[in-house]
Amino acid sequence: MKLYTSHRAPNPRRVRWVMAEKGIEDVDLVEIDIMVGEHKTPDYRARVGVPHVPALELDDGVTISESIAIGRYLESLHPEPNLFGHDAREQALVEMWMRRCEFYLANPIMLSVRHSHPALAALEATQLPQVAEYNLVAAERFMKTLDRHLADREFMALDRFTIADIVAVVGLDFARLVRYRPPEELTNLARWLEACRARPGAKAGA
Ligand SMILES: N[C@@H](CCC(=O)N[C@@H](CS)C(=O)NCC(=O)O)C(=O)O
Repeated sequence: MKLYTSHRAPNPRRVRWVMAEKGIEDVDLVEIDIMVGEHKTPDYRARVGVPHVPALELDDGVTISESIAIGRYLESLHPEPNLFGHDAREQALVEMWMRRCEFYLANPIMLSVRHSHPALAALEATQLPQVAEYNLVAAERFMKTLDRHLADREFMALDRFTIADIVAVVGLDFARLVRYRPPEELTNLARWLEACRARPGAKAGA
């Protein structure tokens, strides 16, 4: 299998982190430079269907994009350590927190960074400062919810590390590109973030 990935881009980092947690090493990494448009070539589009990284090309030529779909596929091949939930109850809780972290934290941060960092202007038709500002406020509102949620919990969804933690940490780390740090008073969020960043897998693709 081949993983089309891009150094420091957040969505490929999710998959790299899943691979690291599971000790998956039998996937070839193909670096795609999105800043020069390597994900927009006719060849890449023909393989993947969309101008996005990450994408996982299987040995039969089928390509899976979407970081979460790739993560689930890898989990089906390498079930342990489990990151998406063992049974229906766990899976529902992981899905709930993963989607919350994606919709209300990672996506707004991504939009905010893409609409404010000068180097990322190449990825947007027009950078709009209002989009950056609005989304950072929205993300920060959800950080406060997460801080309360994490007051008596070690991890986001279950009593162990899951894909929900990966989505949230990778989202927050992307904000470091614009030197953003979560408000200092969110001490539960800070403790959880530090613990997740200390995991060896955090370095993969970062
Ligand atoms: N929902 C997709 C998002 C993929 C995505 O937007 N990837 C970014 C890199 S993090 C990308 O390919 N950007 C290229 C562009 O915007 O032109 C996923 O989870 O994989």
